Amino acid sequence: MKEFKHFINGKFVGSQSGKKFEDRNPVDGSVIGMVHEGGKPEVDAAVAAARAALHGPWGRMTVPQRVELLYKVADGINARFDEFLAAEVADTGKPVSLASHLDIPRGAANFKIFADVIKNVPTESFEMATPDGGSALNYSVRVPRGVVGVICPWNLPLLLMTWKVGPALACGNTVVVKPSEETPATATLLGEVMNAVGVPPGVYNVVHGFGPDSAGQYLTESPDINAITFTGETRTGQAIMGAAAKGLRPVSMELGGKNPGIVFADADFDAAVEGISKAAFANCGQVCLGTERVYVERPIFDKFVAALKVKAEAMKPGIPSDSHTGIGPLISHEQRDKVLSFYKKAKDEGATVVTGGGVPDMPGNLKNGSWIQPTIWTGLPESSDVIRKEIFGPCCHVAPFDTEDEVVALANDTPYGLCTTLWTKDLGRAHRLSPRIDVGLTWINSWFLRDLRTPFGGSKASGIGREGGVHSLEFYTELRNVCIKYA
Ligand code: NAD
Ligand code: 6OD
Repeated sequence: MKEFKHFINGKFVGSQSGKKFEDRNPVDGSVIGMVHEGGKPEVDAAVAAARAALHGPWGRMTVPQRVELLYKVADGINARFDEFLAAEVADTGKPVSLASHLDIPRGAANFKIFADVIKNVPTESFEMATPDGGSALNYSVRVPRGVVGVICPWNLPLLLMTWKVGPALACGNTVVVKPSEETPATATLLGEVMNAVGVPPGVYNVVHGFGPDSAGQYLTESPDINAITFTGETRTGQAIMGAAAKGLRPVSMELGGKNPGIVFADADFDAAVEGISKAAFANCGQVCLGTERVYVERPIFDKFVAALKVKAEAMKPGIPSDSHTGIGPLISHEQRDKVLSFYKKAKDEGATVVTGGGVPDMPGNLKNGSWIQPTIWTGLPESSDVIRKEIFGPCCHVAPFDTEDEVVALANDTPYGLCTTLWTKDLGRAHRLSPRIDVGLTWINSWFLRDLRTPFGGSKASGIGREGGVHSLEFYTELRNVCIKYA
């Protein structure tokens, strides 16, 4: 049985309260570890360590030295690739084929990409005439914000955490991370890598625990945190913004979505079916960028639904290490109860259940896991909660549309605005429609293709700010002006 301790000032420490909670494997519900629950003392200690590190060797490092160290962190993750993979898979139940291609490689890449960004960051300068006939030079410098609070979800634990820690450290900040209570493992393992490659103590800290009245809330309320970056539910983001407002701290918010998938009759049919099936079912539907509402142009509607049904039914649930496993379980029984409540609601409201709608019959111990069937509905009114609320499960509702204007209106009829995936061979139409759909990310004939240098973030209730490439610098640094009168 594993024990997940906090990582504070370069050391693994337990909680003063002695409180621990269980870490369960969603594949079979077994307890795989005990996690120390952090409270105010642990948050205060981690924040103090992070503050002190800003004034220690870390704060005195040059950019090239930091860059070198971040490269070593990436190499350190890759050197222990199999351990990170096993830890992520045990916490999430996701197929090894997915985590080995996405979660772990990108977790490492996030350190290299932001090291490269900081190495090449341009600054501006302005020469000015002074009132006394002399001259002055203005130039801007980027300084770290200070101690950054990083609060993470469970769906892509290492990937989404390093997506924030990478740029934060590249910019010279120190961090206190609060991983999701569901997925403590890879954030803890990263502490070992930080020590091994020589990242000074206090630069990277981890405090485990829950949100309200626990480590998450205490971290956001800590007066010594300079900025808060959060990925998770919109409602949680609102609570965190409230806490951040008290100290006038900047926030970066990557929040929920109810993303429309749009398929025109002229699309490459097979590619569109494949793309939408990934967007709806990958990672058991637990991807903020996934689509739970699909709009298909009427002439191909029936054919599309039939083809998507074939894809959904081909996704076999199974253990993560089996290369034939198409879909893992949901993260927890609690999440499954939530998703099943939408499955029930859809049925009660008269949806046609094209496929799925329940829990698959699993053998042996797997019966105790949080498995769920990929599900497709048609026939619900747009006013249904199933179409309006984020479910975060492997499911989608498919509806027909007739015109561009109609589908744009449907796509935008949501409080969210994270992304869309649009399928058409008519690039004129793609250009015409992209700016009309109120989202931060638009994919044409693709989904989840991401160059890490590009801006990432949502519109409307899906987020505030952009992270990625140089855009992360806006959040993780403060721009200051220096004016030198030299003549
Ligand atoms: P969540 O909001 O429940 O929890 C996220 C984190 O916040 C956890 O670490 C949790 O302990 C912490 N937390 C909860 N309440 C808190 C509080 N009051 N103060 C401080 N911390 C608190 O989200 P989740 O269920 O872990 O993840 C799923 C959600 O995340 C979905 O809504 C999904 O769309 C969203 N998400 C968004 C993105 C994006 O980039 N936009 C990416 C991934 C996931
Ligand atoms: O691609 C990424 O780096 C990224 N931030 C993905 C987010 C996925 C949300 O679940």
